Amino acid sequence: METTQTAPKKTLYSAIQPTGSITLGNYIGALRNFVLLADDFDCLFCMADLHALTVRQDPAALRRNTASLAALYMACGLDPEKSIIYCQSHVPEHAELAWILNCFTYMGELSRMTQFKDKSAKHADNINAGLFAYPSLMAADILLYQTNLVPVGADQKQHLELTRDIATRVNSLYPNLFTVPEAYIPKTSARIRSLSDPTRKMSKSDAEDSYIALLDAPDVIRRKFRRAVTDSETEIRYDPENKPGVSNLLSILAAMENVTPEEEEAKLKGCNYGALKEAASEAVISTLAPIQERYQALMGDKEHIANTLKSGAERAHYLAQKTLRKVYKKVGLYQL
Ligand code: ATP
Ligand code: LTN
Repeated sequence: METTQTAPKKTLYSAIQPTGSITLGNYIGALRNFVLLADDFDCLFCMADLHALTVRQDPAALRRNTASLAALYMACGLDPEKSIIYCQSHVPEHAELAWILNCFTYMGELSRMTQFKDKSAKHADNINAGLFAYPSLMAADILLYQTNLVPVGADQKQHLELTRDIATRVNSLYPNLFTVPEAYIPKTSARIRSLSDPTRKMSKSDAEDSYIALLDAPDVIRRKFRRAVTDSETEIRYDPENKPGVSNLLSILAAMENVTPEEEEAKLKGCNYGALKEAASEAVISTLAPIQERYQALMGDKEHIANTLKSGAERAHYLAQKTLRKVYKKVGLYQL
């Protein structure tokens, strides 16, 4: 009898911090791609709550946001039976490997990270060592699972490159210890911009009017798009350099309709900015409606969320400890 052997799937890993409301930027740059790629990989999707602590959090809100992000992962289409959905702090190996990797990461490298510079400027009263070492914890997340592919937005590219450098550095001393991961960054929608200042990225820790939250009601979405900053011309043209506001709206609309921003530009030729804003609002509203409906249903069953995270943590822990054990042995920690 003929047996067909399927090659083992590669591993995909990504995480989002459970801070504030998940935005359309997080969805288009990251979450949506998790869902698109999930069937082709063995996947782990994490709630990066330890990373969230690098800026001050309200403990009750952090707990709530963590459960909410787990529900959103599922509402967007991630299946916890197939993918491992879990919380970073439930798997102690993350913090343990991060320590080891800190000892292989240079101060110079960490101080060049633009996220560190941005967040230090934003939280000048709390430039803590965790914020500085944030990328070594992120490298630990990824390397613990011998990850092949990491879907993220463009803002995380530098962290991914550092992860690859750390993995290569460790491997040069201890051959084949880590898989060196690749980033998966969408071409046109990797950096969705703020609606109120299109020179900056849309960020869930900025003012509410600057982002669309995945859980925003339709009238809120319409209002936010209506107020979105464009420019003083009238022509709808995809030109991110010179027309960041209009190009951002075209990117959002294109992402919702699975076409390119240039195709959207052609479709809207001769229309005014009002029509573009209206088209973007309606496309976003209809994409988010089923996600919001599933989210509400999932949030009504907290026990299901807790059970999902428990089983996710067990599965992740099993994989993580295999790598950590190897690392401890290779670097010379005394084994019992
Ligand atoms: P914070 O403002 O709290 O730093 P954030 O909105 O940047 O949060 P993260 O949790 O840091 O969100 O990011 C989660 C994922 O979303 C990452 O893969 C990140 O690259 C992606 N992402 C964040 N903002 C955008 C954006 N504006 N456009 C595209 N992708 C984004
Ligand atoms: N730093 C990421 C969140 C994150 C992450 C990861 C992403 C933490 N660990 C591992 C990919 C892989 C951010 O989006 N700010």
